[in-house]
Amino acid sequence: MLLVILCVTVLPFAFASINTTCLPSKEVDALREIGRKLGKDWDFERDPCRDWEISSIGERENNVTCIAEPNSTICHVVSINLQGQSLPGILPPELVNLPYLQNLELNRNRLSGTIPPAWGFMERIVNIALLANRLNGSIPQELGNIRTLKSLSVEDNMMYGAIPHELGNLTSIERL
Ligand SMILES: *[C@@H]1O[C@H](CO)[C@@H](O)[C@H](O)[C@H]1NC(C)=O
Ligand SMILES: *[C@@H]1O[C@H](CO)[C@@H](O)[C@H](O)[C@H]1NC(C)=O
Ligand SMILES: *[C@@H]1O[C@H](CO)[C@@H](O)[C@H](O)[C@H]1NC(C)=O
Ligand SMILES: *[C@@H]1O[C@H](CO)[C@@H](O)[C@H](O)[C@H]1NC(C)=O
Ligand SMILES: CC(=O)N[C@H]1CO[C@H](CO)[C@@H](O)[C@@H]1O
Repeated sequence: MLLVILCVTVLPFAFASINTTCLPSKEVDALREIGRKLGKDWDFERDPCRDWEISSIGERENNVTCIAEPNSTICHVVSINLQGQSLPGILPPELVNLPYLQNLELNRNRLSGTIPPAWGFMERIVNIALLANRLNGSIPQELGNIRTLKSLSVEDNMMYGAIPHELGNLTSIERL
């Protein structure tokens, strides 16, 4: 009996913040995995769209932005900017599970490893900024699939190899 009362009274509060977010739970799960891979200690007790800190201090920026669907209570992550935070992790393939993401800025961190080929399946990404990290490997040819991509910056890393011809398929590209 006591257990039932506890469940009924305590649990709704325990889950309250995450249950009031406008994000689909798939995007919340994606953010958890993305935070884990990047080494970013996002607080999932708070609503990613309303309660995460947004700040810009010198070169350090911290900004996750969501946009609501028209006439709906559902929203989506459209921008992640974590510049200049010395994040120690790797680039998460799970960004593909944020299908509305348009802007990704991870300049000036300590991210290592390679660009995940899975990023070629990002559906709406426009800007990818990875300047000044510790990335290696080469640019995956799969990025040539992203029709919406306008800007890709990878300068000041430890990357090598030729730029794949497939990037010639990027009809929207303005800056590489
Ligand atoms: C956060 O990012 C959004 C989308 O890029 C932008 O419109 C907004 O101005 C940014 N806010 C701050 C404080 O940088
Ligand atoms: C949203 O709702 C308003 C008012 O009910 C309506 O005029 C508008 O056409 C709707 N927009 C969409 C995209 O459904
Ligand atoms: C990239 O760097 C990691 C360590 O950060 C290393 O384990 C890996 O072998 C390197 N890969 C390439 C292709 O150089
Ligand atoms: C992409 O580029 C490659 C190499 O330039 C070409 O062979 C291929 O047909 C292109 N694919 C599309 C979908 O445009
Ligand atoms: C979107 C989301 O995280 N919903 C959670 C709401 O709370 C219940 C438990 O009360 C969870 O099972 C859901 O996953």
